[in-house]
Amino acid sequence: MKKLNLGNGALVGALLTAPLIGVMYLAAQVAGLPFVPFDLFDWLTRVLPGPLITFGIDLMIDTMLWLGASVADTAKTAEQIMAVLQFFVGGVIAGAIFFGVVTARKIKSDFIAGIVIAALFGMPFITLSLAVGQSTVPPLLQILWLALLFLAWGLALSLAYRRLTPVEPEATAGTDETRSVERMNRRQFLVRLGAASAVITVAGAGVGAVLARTEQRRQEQALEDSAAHQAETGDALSFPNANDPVMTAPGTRPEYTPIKDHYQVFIRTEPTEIDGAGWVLPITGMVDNPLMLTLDDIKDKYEARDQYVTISCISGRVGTSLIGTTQWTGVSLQKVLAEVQVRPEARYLHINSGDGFYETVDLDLIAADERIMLCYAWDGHDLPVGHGFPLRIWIPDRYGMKQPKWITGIEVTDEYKEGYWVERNWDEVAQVKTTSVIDTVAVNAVIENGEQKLVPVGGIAFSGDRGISQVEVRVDGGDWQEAKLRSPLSETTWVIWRYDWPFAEGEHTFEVRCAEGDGTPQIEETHANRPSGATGIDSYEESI
Ligand SMILES: Nc1nc2c(c(=O)[nH]1)N[C@H]1C(S)=C(S)[C@@H](COP(=O)(O)O)O[C@H]1N2
Ligand SMILES: [Mo]
Repeated sequence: MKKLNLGNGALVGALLTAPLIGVMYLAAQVAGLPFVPFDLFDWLTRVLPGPLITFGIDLMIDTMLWLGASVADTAKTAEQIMAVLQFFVGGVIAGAIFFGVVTARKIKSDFIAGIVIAALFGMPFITLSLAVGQSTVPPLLQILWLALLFLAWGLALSLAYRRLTPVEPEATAGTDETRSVERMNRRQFLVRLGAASAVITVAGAGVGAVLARTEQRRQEQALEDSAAHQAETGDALSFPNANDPVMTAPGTRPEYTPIKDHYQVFIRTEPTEIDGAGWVLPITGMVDNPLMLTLDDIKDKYEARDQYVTISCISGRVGTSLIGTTQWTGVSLQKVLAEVQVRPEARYLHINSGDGFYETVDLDLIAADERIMLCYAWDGHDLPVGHGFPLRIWIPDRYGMKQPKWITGIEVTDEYKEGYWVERNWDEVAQVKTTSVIDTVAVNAVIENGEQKLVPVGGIAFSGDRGISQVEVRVDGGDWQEAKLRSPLSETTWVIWRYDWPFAEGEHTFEVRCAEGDGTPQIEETHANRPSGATGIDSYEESI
């Protein structure tokens, strides 16, 4: 069997693709140039069949839960790592194929061969990045930059082939000595290539990571400043339930989520950045008065509404961290639609987003609920980039998947179209499933009540906009005991509950269930998240 050099090809592919990724990453951080691995990953997740994607996401989340990692914190990082690995493997395979084909076909590995492999490997990626990528650098510059990188990669590959493949035996008079010198040279070349590869990769990825971290810090600082602002004005402005005597059990999540801790979910590997100054919202289709609204138009023309809102993700398990509460500010969609004069035959809004996400909203739903709003601020400030700047919709009692962020266009139509996640087999309505969760069994905050010791147990219950009338806790399968409810920030936020449990030493299992405002009990049977949102009793083990 002829030796095809596949191993060498894969090795060189690896040694060249790693620095390629490093340099691309650096340029993405420095100049906003495309980072191809993320674009490839984003594109694949968009075009691959929904069931495969959801299977992949489930697998990833199960792995993270198994590893004990926070889903809200690590999901994106895991995706980004997968994206980089995927591209890296692509480069390794391309290297192996190049070596194999050149060897098998006895092609001369010269300049031309380098250009050809660069084009074959690079062109699809350049096309892809231009088509689906988020870089705001002028396309011509993107093309030039990527072409240059892939060209360097291809030429290095062809050069490496020449250095690593022994010349035809007849050409080297073939003494043992010359052969061993050649082997030495080859080894030396590989060592040098490896060293250069490591230096460039580490420098590129390292400096890139520092820049990315700096930018992240800047954004977090901005959020922290706003959080500080919130805390300062918080007392004066005072939450509507500030005087409620039911205090949160120590260890319960904050009732009002600091924005920097609010979960984020988006379909791409990175949040979508929209330039607010250049942004306009077209509202078109079956209307008599189409509008192009700037952000200032939306803020100035219509009456602002503030609403404390809890939003959660349908893909969370019971007890998920993919849920958060803050104050949303925006304008009633009814008011905006009144101005565009929707024609009577229209039935839906198609909402499109800057990241390629889309959803359909029924006009009857909007007509029935003036709270549905186009929202431009969270916690009194412009929406953070990751949460949909400059505009997102809020629909009470629906999971996040029905509520587009980064809105770029609204079309009024009489045609139904499935939304992004509906197309991928998630529930069409996605009404919030009522659930209750134990956050804490506060063994370090025992209350001494004369002879009796009480352990505060606490958490949240959430029912969309249907209220919570009762929360009950039981320990070790005993009788259900009624917990105290703290009045919520609004009728559309979670409810904080608390139960002071009479202390008993040992290992215990705590369980919680709740009922909606009208007494409807939560679903106690365990159902997985898909397709309609997870249900079941949350339980919590603690030894005391
Ligand atoms: N444009 C856009 N909007 C989107 C999404 C998205 O990927 N793109 N994800 C949705 C999902 S699944 C959820 S749970 C919420 C999350 O909102 P948050 O990131 O502000 O918490 O945004 C929704 N809106
Ligand atoms: Mo979601």
